[in-house]
Amino acid sequence: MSKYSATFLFIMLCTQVLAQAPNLTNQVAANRAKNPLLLDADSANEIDDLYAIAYLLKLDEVNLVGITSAQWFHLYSGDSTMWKSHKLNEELVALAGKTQLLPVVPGADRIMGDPWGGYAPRQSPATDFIIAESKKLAEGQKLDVMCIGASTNLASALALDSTLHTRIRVWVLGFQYNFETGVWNKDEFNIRRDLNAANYLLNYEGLELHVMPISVAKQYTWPKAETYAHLDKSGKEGAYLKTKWEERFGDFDSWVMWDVALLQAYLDPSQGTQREVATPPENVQRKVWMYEDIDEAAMLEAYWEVLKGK
Ligand SMILES: [Ca+2]
Repeated sequence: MSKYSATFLFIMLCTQVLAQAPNLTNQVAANRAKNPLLLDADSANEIDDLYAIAYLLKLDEVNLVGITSAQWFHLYSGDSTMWKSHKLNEELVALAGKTQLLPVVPGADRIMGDPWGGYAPRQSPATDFIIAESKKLAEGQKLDVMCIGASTNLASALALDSTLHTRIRVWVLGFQYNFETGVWNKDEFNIRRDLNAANYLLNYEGLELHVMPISVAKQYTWPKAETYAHLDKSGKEGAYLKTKWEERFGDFDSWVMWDVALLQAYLDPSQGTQREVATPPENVQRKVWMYEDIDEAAMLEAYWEVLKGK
């Protein structure tokens, strides 16, 4: 084969891969190919983590390096919240047939620091994994780390390795934010689960931080009847996710898919707009990225196209 026909064949193959990927513009595909992604999830706390992970595991074009499990300890949670999340993360990876391909790594079962503050890292297999993966990058790459629960594992990894922030970009689901007044509100579930970790990220100069506040993510509310109709056509993943909704929130006619909103806004930047904002006055003063809007209709269409697609 000549050099030119080999080049032509390569271009044809690339074109075909892109053509097969649903709702995937060339720019989005390029973004995904550029940086590997690591997801940190508190999956047993709610159902939206499960919907996010099931979606992500369908997207073979995303370079997902692993899933780490997060704690969500509170008054009613019982013990071993991280292990409860870990079990579900393993279930989803097994359901996707990727147990041998994708590491699922346990994190810390308690917050970083002390109950009254402080930033002593909570070392775990997850912190070691985050640091190790960040050292495998190719030239020009960064590891994108997304926390869809408390950010204990990531903040602890940053506290353990003073150079980690130069090799990662961070996305978190948490906080509330008022764009008119510029006022933050830390009275939010994930932030409450580890306020030390949240403050550590806000205070970390030089760390690229993107925040999906729940005040924006709540736009992504799914009606139950329509969701169940789609899940019935979504194979074994659909059956699994429907069971989880029914078990946990069967009495609710709708549910907000907080974590799915962040994941989809990250995967397709055309579905989420961000603005740089100043950190809260009690934190180190610096700029971070805040999502101010999402295209929930486009997200929902993309979600079902992917989940039902294969
Ligand atoms: Ca979550």
